[in-house]
Amino acid sequence: MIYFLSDLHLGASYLPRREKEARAVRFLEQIAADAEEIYLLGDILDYWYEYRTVVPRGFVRFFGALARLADAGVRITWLTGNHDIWLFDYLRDEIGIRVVDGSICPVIAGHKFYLAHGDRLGSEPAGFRFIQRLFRNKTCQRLFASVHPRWTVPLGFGWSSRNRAYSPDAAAELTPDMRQRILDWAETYSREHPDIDFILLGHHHVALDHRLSTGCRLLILGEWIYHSTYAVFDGKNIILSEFKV
Ligand SMILES: [Mn+2]
Repeated sequence: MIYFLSDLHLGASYLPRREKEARAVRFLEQIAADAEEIYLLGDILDYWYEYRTVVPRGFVRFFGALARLADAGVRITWLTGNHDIWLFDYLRDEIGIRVVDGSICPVIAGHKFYLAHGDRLGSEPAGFRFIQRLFRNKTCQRLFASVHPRWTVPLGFGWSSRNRAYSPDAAAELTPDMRQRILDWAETYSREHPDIDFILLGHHHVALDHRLSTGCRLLILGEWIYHSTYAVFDGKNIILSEFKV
């Protein structure tokens, strides 16, 4: 089985930290029975910045669960999102995770996938795009990394959690306008790439399974803030599901 999930936002100050990490670990332990491959589609961590010799505190049990899977031979790919941009080589070297900045198109059991976090499809506001470019700029990264983490790590966590409040009853929703923009993008992409069978995205915090006019399916993976949704592919079919344990 191939598993896809995104937007856990682990470490977010508005989330019950231990509880959310424990749930992610239970999920990884459960899928260990049949997982061949796992794709993490970004924003798994709410904030992360690794230095050449130093990493932030936390996420020990989550990283441990990933490490156990990797050691058991499960291939893990982590596409960075707009919150966990600054994963560099630490998890690659320590755990064996393939970390990718951008989109990939793997062929799995004869089916071609387009996988991306979904924050860089072209329909984002100009301000957001500018900041994302700045965040990925090597010089800016070097400058940022030269400031003592005593200041930058709290700043990073604060920035990542801004304008969010956690309420267990709230449901994530896309505005009709946003939904239409994503569907339009997917229709165009699918027409231009007729070999793609499945488009999988994160980022939008809604679970969506939509068949495009080309026959290609668009799945948005949801989130682990209110629900705990993921997609699983058995080689023929892919379904969106919710982890409830
Ligand atoms: Mn995102």
